Amino acid sequence: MTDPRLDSLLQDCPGLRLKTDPADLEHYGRDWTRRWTPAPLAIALPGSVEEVQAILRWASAQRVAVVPSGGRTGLSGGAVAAHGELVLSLERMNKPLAFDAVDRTLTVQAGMALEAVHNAAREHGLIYPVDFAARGSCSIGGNIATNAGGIRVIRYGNTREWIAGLKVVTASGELLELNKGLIKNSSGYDFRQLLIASEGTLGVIVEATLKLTDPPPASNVMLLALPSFEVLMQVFAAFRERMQLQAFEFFTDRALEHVLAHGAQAPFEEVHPFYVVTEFAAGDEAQEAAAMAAFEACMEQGWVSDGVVSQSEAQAAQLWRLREGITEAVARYKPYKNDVSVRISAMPAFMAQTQALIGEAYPHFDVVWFGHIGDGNLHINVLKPDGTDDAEFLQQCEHVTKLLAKVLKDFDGSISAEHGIGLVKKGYLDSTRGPAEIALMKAVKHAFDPQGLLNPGKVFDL
Ligand code: 2HG
Ligand code: ZN
Repeated sequence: MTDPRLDSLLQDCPGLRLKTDPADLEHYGRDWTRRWTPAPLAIALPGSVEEVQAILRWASAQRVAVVPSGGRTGLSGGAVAAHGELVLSLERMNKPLAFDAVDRTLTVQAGMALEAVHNAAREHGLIYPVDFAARGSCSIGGNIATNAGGIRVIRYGNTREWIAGLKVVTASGELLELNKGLIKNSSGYDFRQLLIASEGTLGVIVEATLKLTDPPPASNVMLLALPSFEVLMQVFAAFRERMQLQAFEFFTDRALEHVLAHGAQAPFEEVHPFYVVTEFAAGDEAQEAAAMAAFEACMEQGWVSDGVVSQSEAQAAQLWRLREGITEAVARYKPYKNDVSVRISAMPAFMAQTQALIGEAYPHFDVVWFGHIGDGNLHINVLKPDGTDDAEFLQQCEHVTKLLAKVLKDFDGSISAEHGIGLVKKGYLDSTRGPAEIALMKAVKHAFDPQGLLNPGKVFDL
């Protein structure tokens, strides 16, 4: 242990597990953005709420910055530690704590992986319905800290809807018990909701009480091929008015090319410009008939050129892989990511405008479009062209984001739909939030963390 501050940390928190190997600093100091060079002071791996409190009391007394850390699958740099911060990893606090059948809640430690939460809920015959591709690696604490969305928001809403209570340790080491699992609680400010999407800047989430619900009947997955993006919203309307959708996702031919190159199986013989994956309840004749009616209506109108419905769970997984595999398939091109949202009704005009804008400014860019179209949420990944240098590419992408931010402002959209602001988008926060709102956000930050030690530099600079 070289840094004397760590000796004092161990004095205040005897038995605390610490990692300081260069490989660990590298591993825990970065997230999936891969843009910043990790340089944390050390990694603290507490095993209890009391240890988290002791760490934060120490950090506050010693004025050491702390980066709360979950699965580090974030795409906005929210978990990056590049300036000598102490990384506070919740990785060892990964257990379910309590299930209540009457309340239909599951209380878990914040370091539990989303997939483990799913499995724990299933053991009780219920589901925790928030879901997305990083389920195996992301942590529930990180999901809450970013108000993660994913593929079933259209049916179940964002993480925010599923949090009945939170335990949070503040910058000074106080333990807050927020909402305590209540359904009705009209007793003033709801700090639970404030902590959700705060990206580790207001407190460290250590435990969460999650709402659970009944599992849906078995699902069918349908993949549709579309001739153009202009018909996307018509197809959406045709399906939504006939049935309850569990997902409605889209991707382009470029996205599919990358996923196929990464080992997935081609769904159709021909190539189509746009694709939709939709999911609905199966085993219910009325739902299946409604899906067929929607499909036929779309074919008749020429809005859909081909389609396939899963006949087994394995085929459903195969179809989902075409959509869920995109992030991994494009990762080797070091994509610059945009995660934006507008109201669903504004989606066609917004997409047309942004496509034209990017195409005009950077016609040589390989842009992969996909996302949760049923939630008005687009993922725009710009892939780094071969031979372009990293700095030049970044500069061009920042320019693209500036153009996007301007359009978003006109459309009253958001620069971050579900990934958070972190480091990547903090320069564009004012495209989504007004000056009075940002001033209040800073005042709230000051009230919770007067020394500015919790995840400094994320979301905004003080
Ligand atoms: C998804 O919807 C994730 O697959 C990742 O939000 C999006 O890689 C991305 O840009
Ligand atoms: Zn997404």
